[in-house]
Amino acid sequence: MHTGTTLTQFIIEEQRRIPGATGDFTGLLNDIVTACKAISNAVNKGALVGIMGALESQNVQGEVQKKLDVISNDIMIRSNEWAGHLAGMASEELDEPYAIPDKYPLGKYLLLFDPLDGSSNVDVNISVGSIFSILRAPRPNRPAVVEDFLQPGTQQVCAGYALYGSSTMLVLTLGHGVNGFTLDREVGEFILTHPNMTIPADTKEFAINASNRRFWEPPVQRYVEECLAGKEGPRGKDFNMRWVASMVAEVHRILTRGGIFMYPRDTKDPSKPGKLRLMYEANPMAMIVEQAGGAASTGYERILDIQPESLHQRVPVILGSRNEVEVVVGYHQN
Ligand code: AHM
Ligand code: MG
Repeated sequence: MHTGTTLTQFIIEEQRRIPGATGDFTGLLNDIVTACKAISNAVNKGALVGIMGALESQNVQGEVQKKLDVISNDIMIRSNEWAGHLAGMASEELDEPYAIPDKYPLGKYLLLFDPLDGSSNVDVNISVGSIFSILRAPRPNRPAVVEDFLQPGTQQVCAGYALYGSSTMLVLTLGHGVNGFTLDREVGEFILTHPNMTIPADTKEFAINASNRRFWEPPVQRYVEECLAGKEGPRGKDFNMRWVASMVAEVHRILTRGGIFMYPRDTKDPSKPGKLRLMYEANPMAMIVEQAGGAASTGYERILDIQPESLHQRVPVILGSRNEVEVVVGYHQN
């Protein structure tokens, strides 16, 4: 039996610290958490309930949608549309923002999410996750339009992810530190297991999809070459390498033992200045990483300072242990 702090208790205690809080935000977070529990169940059942494999449809970015992508997107929307906390939602899986149906009240927050990140890993039973970001609606209680969502990451009031791995975890920041909770399936609650997560400033572990090497820009080429050169190279130490191809798992590893993660700008497809999406991948992860003492940059600028231009905008991402990110950023400045 658990004896620790539940996520519900944690959120309510956080709310008590904010004078004049209405409970709106607490309600919203609770609905997101419920959605993550439901997605965790769906991911966990896997092939038993016939939800593996690809659907016929493609999403707005031309990628084949997995059945679980669609199911997870649906779960997020159904859990969050009814309660009156939101003016609108935006999802990786939807071209346009999701309009809250007329039958429900509108609220003062905006929710952005990637319902199932790393979903190419689902069929091979490797960790996937959900990522979310909460912004204040510039026009509360009015149906949100695209422009309402285009706020820099510094404006996020909360960011988090759920990791569906060997255990299901929820990691959250409300702008003062990062806390991690583990799902106790028997109790049905997330329990605070990783209070005040911090990223060590130094690391000897890097993560990058090296099959893209020939498309990288010189600063990233140089950084990775120097890591590979190990003790005998200019860095004077041996590095280890990991690549899960699941950003949530990657960021979680970095929050646990440090490291640097890179999906840098490359020349593979000139129309895409990176693979990851700013609004519901890079921004929430950058907020979490910074709140844990790490750094997050495109190589050229701090991710959280980017003024978004479109909902599905892609950006280069370099994040993790502060000193290591600074090395890569320094190479970009040269
Ligand atoms: P997705 O949102 O379509 O799942 O793509 C994002 C994922 C990240 O989780 C991961 O870091 C990256 O794509 C892996 O890309 P690649 O397959 O090029 O290694
Ligand atoms: Mg994604």
